[in-house]
Amino acid sequence: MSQPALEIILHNYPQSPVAEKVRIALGIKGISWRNVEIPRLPPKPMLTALTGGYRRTPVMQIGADIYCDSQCIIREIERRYPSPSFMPGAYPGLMWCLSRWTDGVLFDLAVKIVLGSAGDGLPKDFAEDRGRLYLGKDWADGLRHANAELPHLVAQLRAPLAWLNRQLSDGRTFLLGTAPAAIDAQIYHVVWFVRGRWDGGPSLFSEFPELVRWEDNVRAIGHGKPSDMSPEDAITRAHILEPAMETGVAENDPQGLKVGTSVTVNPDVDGGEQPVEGKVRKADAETIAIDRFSQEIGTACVHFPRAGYRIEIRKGRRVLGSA
Ligand SMILES: N[C@@H](CCC(=O)N[C@@H](CS)C(=O)NCC(=O)O)C(=O)O
Repeated sequence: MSQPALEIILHNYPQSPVAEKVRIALGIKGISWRNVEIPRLPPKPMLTALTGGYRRTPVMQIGADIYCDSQCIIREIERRYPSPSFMPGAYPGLMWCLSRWTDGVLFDLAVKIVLGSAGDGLPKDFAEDRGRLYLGKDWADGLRHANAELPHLVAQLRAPLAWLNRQLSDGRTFLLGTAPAAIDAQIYHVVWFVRGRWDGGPSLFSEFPELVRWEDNVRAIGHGKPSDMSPEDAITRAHILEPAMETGVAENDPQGLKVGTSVTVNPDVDGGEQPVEGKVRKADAETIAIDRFSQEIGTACVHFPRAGYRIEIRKGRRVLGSA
């Protein structure tokens, strides 16, 4: 049995599709984890105390190591629990490349369909927050535009649904065969989101019976073994433990990062988010981990993916632009 202190703690809320991706991933591993429910809308002071400002969902905590973004979370779960593998096929590198599309273009499309179809029906505070996060400064125009071009957006989603339906038409249980893979969770979360949050979703998916059969198979994987934890307990856990991540920067870092370099890290999109400040503890091609100190937590190591995130180097109070 793992030490309780090193349990996986997932900060998330039930309606979050990206959290659903990770919950299914935890189901594939069949492991126990602790569930901390966070607010759907900022402020999220108990979460940002751990992350240093990152406010998206989900965030995984293991002791004083904090993992931001499902890409980073899935990689770390695979490292700690290699069996059964998230990459049962012969193409793990290609699967990661494909996940950049599921998490980027495909997820953005789903967001536009869900938010755009709601028109004026979204609660004002939710529309303002998610509009700014996903559609940029001119989000109100973006929402109107998404509403007006809904048929076009649905056509963009329908094409990959047809491809997936064809992939599954030989009766296979999961996308790569008999064993579930990370890519099942990475595609399923988008389908789950559109089905549950757009009233045209069920009718769109009914056109694709193999896909519906696959959805049932992925849903049946479940979420592993969650048990609730309070945010206060999660903070205490981070406070009493030191980060476990090793120290070091891989050679040939394109931005010249070194252990101890002061940086800010932020998603590489215009979402109006607060950059997270810290000092580099570990960096390689795929991840960056930075150390942060606060009275409340002590030292926490906050991990981000390298792909999709912008790192800027700070000199004194000045932030130097990265290339
Ligand atoms: N690239 C991130 C995206 C995370 C994301 O955008 N999550 C949504 C929820 S599904 C979110 O943060 N929404 C705003 C919020 O929860 O405050 C990841 O893969 O984890």
